[in-house]
Amino acid sequence: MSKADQLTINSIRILSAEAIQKAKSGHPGLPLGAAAMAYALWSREHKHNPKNPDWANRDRFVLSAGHGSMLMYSLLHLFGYGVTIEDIQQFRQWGSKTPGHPEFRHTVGVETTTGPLGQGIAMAVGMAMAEARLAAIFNKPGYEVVDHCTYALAGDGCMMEGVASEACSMAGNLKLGKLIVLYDKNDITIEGKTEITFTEDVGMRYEAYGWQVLSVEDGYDVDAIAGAVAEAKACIDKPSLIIVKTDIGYGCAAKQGKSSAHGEPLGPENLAATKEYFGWPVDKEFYVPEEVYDHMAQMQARFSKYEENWNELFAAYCKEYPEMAVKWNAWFSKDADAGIFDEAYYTFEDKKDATRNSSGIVLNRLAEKIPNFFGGSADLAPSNKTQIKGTSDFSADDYTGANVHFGVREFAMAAAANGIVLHSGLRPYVATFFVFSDYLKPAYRLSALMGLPVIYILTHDSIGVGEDGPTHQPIEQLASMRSIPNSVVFRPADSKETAAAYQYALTGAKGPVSMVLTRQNLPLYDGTGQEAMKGGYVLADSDKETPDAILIASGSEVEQAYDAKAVLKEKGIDVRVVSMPSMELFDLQSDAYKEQVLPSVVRKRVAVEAGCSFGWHKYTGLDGVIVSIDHYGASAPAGTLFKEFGFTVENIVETTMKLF
Ligand SMILES: Cc1ncc(C[n+]2csc(CCOP(=O)(O)OP(=O)(O)O)c2C)c(N)n1
Repeated sequence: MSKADQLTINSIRILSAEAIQKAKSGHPGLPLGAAAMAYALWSREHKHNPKNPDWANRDRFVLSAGHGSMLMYSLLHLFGYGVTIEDIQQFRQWGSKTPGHPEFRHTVGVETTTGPLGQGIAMAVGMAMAEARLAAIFNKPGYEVVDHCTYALAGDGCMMEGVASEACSMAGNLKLGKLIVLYDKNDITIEGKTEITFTEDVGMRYEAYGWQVLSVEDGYDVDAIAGAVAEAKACIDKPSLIIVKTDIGYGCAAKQGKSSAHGEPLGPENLAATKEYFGWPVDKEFYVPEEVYDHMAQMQARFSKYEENWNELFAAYCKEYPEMAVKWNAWFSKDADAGIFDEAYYTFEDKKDATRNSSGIVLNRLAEKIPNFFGGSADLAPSNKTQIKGTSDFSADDYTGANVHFGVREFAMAAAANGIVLHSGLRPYVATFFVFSDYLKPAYRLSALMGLPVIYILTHDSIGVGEDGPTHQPIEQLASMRSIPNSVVFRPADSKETAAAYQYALTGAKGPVSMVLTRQNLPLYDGTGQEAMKGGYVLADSDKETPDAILIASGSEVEQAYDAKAVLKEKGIDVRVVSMPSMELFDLQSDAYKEQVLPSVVRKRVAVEAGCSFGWHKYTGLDGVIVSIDHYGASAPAGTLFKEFGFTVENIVETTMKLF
């Protein structure tokens, strides 16, 4: 390690501690302890080009221990990503480029949003899966155009989180050799020493997952860390965990090795003492020696060269394989070609069918034209209907396949899907029973927060599940998913509405889309189709200019509402039926459209949905009523449950009549 290396590492430490002190908030312990390992990786082994953070074949880096954000910002500053000293001085302030935890799309060079511990590793697994598949699809002899590593830096907290275990078990099974996790083992978390709660041998656990496990005893030995990373890279058929022993708050005598170093500023005196310890001028603030900037500037040529070499290789590849160049552009383009969604796409056999089946049909129709679908289910593919025909299973023996077996790991599945979108080049979809969306919710939240258009296929959407009983029957899940900002929930009433949900997901989505689908068969209606992309629309109108009442329903309950209309008509009440597959999309329509569908003069409104009532009041108003289920279900045949819980034509008719 050179003197310049040491000075740079100390710059990372001091900049981080100073920014946290200035903000009076943040986590100095990790940057102080992990600066050397991050620097060793970024300066020696990490193939990136700070001048082009979007370079397709860059190595990916995920700071899974997102609370160590100042480490990231110091790196981004010194490596020339455009984060300035002024940005660092604005750490955690309104409108700054340096928020509390790293945020994707907010700070150039941040590959993903992290902070919820464990998810960073799981997203890194997804990135490595994406790399493996794209390499298998695109590389040709002599042209390794997809060939990069995915690194994650994780702490004890990440190692404790279940999602990391799920994801790393999956990564071991998939033999993702280009995935390398650096574990900042300082044996301290917020409440004290890890031994109070975490005593297993993490290395042995990872070995059991099928990983290569390496150790670096001295976490400040840059050569040893870089050597371990090089060794990890050389192991191509196993992911690698590098356990690096460090001290939290390294260099701050009063706090080193203590949990008090974790999540609060060092304090002015301790900061001064830490500066002194590292031979830093105590009276200078946010000081980085010129020597460090010179040293970092010298590295840029090497970073640029990584990309230049790849650009040359890629140009030769495109020349040699022009058809692959066309394919590359298709796979890496974001929106699907609108021409795909033609009449044939919206044509279905005229029979009753479950929307989960329609989804399977649509997915396969699309897969013929959109080759970069990549996804699967958490061990429920036969029930979720997610298998894509004509392609193999993605496995350690065959990375070309589109069908992923995620195993019974809902959370890791969704987090990996986020990683797959973040990598770019593939379109992920994931699936499970709707009730188990609760297991993946924290990753869904990150899909939404980052604006990642992951498709969530969530079948068995209500008490319609039947015999499996209340553990498997979603009640509060619709309201819960709908409450998540920046996501769209679609509960289609028939095959054509299901097709519309996919069209929306592939053309307009700016965040995750949930397809909430039935197990039971539903009719195919006239008048459904692309219209469903408006979120709510008139499916069957009254003969009167102003309807006597409006029935609003989603998914399977559109059927009862539709049939209730005919009965009500006989009784002299002429209602309009509105299909409302997506509240979020309906809310986005113009006021004029919304008024057209739900005229404010019509106060007699009945909403019908086999889920809890939460959220429907905004459409039914003070005078309306909701036919819903605000308690858990029961184990019995679906037909019995619908009857017992009031989702019948008779009950809807009666409920509507009570409004008159
Ligand atoms: C899912 C989740 N749970 C809890 C937290 C709050 N939290 C932030 S850091 C931390 C302790 C992490 O310890 P470690 O990974 O060892 O970091 P270090 O103490 O080394 O900085 C906790 C519990 C979080 N960010 N994410």
